[in-house]
Amino acid sequence: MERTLVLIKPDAVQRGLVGDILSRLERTGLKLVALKMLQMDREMAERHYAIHRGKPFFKGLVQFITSSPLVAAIFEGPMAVEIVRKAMGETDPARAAPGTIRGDLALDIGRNVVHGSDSVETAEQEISLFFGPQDVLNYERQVEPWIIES
Ligand code: IDP
Ligand code: MG
Repeated sequence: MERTLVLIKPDAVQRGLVGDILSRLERTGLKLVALKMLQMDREMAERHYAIHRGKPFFKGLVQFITSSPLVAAIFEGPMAVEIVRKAMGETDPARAAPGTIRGDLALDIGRNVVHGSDSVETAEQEISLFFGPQDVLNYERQVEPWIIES
């Protein structure tokens, strides 16, 4: 069973796209097991994006991701990392296919509405930056309509 970290970035929160993006991810069949809203500080952003340190866009990326609140989520299920990456589409929205989150909703590469971990190992590290073990909830998802017994 895999878990992956999703960030609904500040541009998406500002534009009122949180529900749309969560809905698209839920419809992949993956299971939402953790969810929170927060504003990242610079230290956290530099850790999350450490792999990009030294690149020309790093400073702007950290500025953008810390500029305003975002939504962090964990999705769980077989092949969760790959499924979320496919649903997101390519990094540059101009190249992202129609029907993907970025293809449909994102404006440019610097404001591409969503983050998803790129491997199982990265996902574990990224998740631990945002969530503690107690934040990840365990439940059986009922696929049949709920029947409440009285
Ligand atoms: P990803 O988000 O699709 O995994 P990465 O290459 O990991 O893409 O880059 C992280 C984030 O940095 C991207 O989502 C994007 O917002 C930003 N970024 C990547 N490349 C560029 C660039 O060339 N110019 C501006 N921003 C970039
Ligand atoms: Mg990445």
